[in-house]
Amino acid sequence: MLKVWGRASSSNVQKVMWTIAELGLPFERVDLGGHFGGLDSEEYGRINPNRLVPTVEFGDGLVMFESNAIVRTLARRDVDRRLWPTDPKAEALTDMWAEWAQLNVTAHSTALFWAVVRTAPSKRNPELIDKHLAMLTKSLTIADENLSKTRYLAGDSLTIADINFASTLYRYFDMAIDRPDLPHLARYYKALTERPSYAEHVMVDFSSLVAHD
Ligand SMILES: N[C@@H](CCC(=O)N[C@@H](CS)C(=O)NCC(=O)O)C(=O)O
Repeated sequence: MLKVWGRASSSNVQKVMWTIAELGLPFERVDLGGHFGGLDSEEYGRINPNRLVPTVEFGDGLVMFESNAIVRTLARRDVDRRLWPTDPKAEALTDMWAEWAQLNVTAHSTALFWAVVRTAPSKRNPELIDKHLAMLTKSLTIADENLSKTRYLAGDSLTIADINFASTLYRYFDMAIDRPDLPHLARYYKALTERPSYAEHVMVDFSSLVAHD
């Protein structure tokens, strides 16, 4: 049984939980971080010296922090490699899109989320918002073009590339921002929202994170 430490409203926890749910693995999740606190305890510092979430205990002595490494480990340990195909070309392309998504999409969507949602209206910096939005739009346009050819980001089945890419898309589509018309991305996102694992673990209400004046 996996033990996941971290609040459900954390995008990094969501990435891990979505993976666990796709693989149908048994888990226990403990709320930690944000308004739940608990990151400063001596006990938690021993398993995650960064004092961030998530941390995962695998039940066989392996304990990990860093959500992307956790996602890759879960995908590799799956004997059927459902989220990371073993065909050498598909494996490499999945890895490529997963890395691309993390660096070009998640980084900017997270920065945008902080600039828009986690900053009180009177303190928001329109130039910063525009900067992240422009960079995010550039990457989402690349994804849209790719999604015109394949059902998912790295091919026709869901992989860890989608986990990295779409774990912040719910926030992107729910934030009060201008969004370009990207039809293939819209089709892809709609399909994800119909997946029970995505609806349960990624489409998590973030009202507790909204900053007010
Ligand atoms: N690189 C780390 C980043 C972890 C991280 O920044 N976690 C945030 C939540 S998304 C956190 O723990 N924030 C403090 C808190 O929740 O109190 C990972 O991917 O796991």
